[in-house]
Amino acid sequence: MSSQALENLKILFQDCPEVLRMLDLRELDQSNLTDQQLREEMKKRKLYPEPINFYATGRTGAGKTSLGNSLLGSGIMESTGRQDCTSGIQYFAMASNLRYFDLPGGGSNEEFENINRVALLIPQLEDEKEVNEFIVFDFSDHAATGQVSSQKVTVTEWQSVENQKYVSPDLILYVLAPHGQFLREDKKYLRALLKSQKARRGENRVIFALNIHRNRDGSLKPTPQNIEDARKGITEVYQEIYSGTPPIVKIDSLRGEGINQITELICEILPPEKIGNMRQVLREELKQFAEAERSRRYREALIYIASRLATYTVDTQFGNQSLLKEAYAAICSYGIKIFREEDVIAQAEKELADEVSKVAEESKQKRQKVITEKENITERREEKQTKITSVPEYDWEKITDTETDYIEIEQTRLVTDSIRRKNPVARFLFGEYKKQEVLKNETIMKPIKRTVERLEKRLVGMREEREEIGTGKYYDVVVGQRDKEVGKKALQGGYDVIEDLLAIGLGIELADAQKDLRTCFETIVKSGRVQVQMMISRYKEQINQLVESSPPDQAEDVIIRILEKVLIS
Ligand SMILES: Nc1nc2c(ncn2[C@@H]2O[C@H](COP(=O)(O)OP(=O)(O)OP(=O)(O)O)[C@@H](O)[C@H]2O)c(=O)[nH]1
Ligand SMILES: [Mg+2]
Repeated sequence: MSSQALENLKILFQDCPEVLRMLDLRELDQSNLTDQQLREEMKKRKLYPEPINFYATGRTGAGKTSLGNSLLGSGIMESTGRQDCTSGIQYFAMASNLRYFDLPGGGSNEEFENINRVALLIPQLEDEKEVNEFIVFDFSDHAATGQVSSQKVTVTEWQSVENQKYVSPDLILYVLAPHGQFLREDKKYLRALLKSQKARRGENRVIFALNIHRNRDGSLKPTPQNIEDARKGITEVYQEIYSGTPPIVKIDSLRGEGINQITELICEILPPEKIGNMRQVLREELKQFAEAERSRRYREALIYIASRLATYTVDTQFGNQSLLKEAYAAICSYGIKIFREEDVIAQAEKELADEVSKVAEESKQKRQKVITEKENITERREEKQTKITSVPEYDWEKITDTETDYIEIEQTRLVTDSIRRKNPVARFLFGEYKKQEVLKNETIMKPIKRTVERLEKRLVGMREEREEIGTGKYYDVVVGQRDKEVGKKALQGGYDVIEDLLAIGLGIELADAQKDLRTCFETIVKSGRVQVQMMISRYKEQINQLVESSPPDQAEDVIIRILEKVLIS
């Protein structure tokens, strides 16, 4: 793994100059820049839409130049404490695209007040020496070059339509130090200012700053009454020209206090397209802002890369490399370069190649779809023959029959018996036996008829009985179907690739910079993953659905929006 991976990844985003810009490390590597360099960087990058011309006006000594120095973060603009200190227009452009115009004050030196009036297109003081030209000092490049450029400008030039396009005030800050009271001269000047502004544009564009000076011991210079009087005086004049209450804030221009409230008012008064990020820039310390901005841009780049990879199948090749491996390596390299010290970078990148490949391999496995085919389930069976046998079929029939029973009966009857004659003569004459009737008792069997029922088995027909007999021959028969895995198909990266890629990216961003990347990489990715899951796991279904059923560029756009919503607050 090397920075090459990051360069390679850019090829994937040739169609997105915005992403290429994000991947340009110079855009993000601001860690070693000084505040001034940061300002310069921001100016170059035009983070903020339109320049805002912000004029400071008010009585001499009120604190206009001091406020400008506070904003600049230096004491470069002269503020001596002498009355009528500022004699020309002092100008500088801030990182936020706010251009500060510090004017000479009013209420003392008439010539200076006239310069002030000329700058704001207020009629000059009558009966005083008319101003025809003045000097504009530009402090914008002072911090970087030590140079202050100056230019003599005539009133005609300054007030020309062409020049006014660039310098006409978007907002005017009327600074008043209440301890010096709101005097008649101040009223006169303020009235003239508001009138000329009202004539130029209907709505009010003047903000009032009560600059509360402090004594050396820290106590406040103005009394509460002074402050109250100043508010009252300003409000009276304001209401002669506008309705409603004037926007008044309390500031301490030396300490830079109250700048936030001024910012708030600027943001309320100006149209949003003029303001851009100014609210944020002015509110935060520039360094802090730069860091937040760095994280935002880093995440934005991760989001773009993750959203695009989600729509590519996980087996996509990039040259002869796996796209996933290459992209994960690029993210790793990107994160290290942004969040790690110079000396760790090269070593870590080399040694992390395997770890990163492992994560890419895991992503790949997660997004494989098993391809199946229907397969027959067969059974081996023996061929059978049918043997048919005829089998008699019987039924039981009820039969009624008569049966003869015999009973014994005793009876007496006359029977002729042959009796042997006892007398031999008789025997001779009449035969040996003589017939003689005798009564004889005898037992006879008398038949009696009775009806009986019985079941008789009768043949009712013939039935065919079949019997399967094995033939010894076998054949295969299909008895069902089952799914058989025939291969795997790589799916689009979807949610899993997003999660893995962001786990690496956020892991590196959020890890303690002291933690050794090489030994803790797994843990770092793991805790990155926990963070990522908390933020995006609820979109898993939606993301997978998108990559599977929408055209890639549409899916990518929607995913970008989803991720931006949760990752960049
Ligand atoms: N204690 C304190 N002193 C301040 C404050 N603002 C300005 N001063 C002092 O007041 C004096 C005049 O301040 P400047 O910022 O130069 O005033 P200015 O409005 O630019 O005055 P001109 O350029 O003459 O119109 C300086 O000595 C400052 O140090 C403040 O908020 N607190
Ligand atoms: Mg000044």
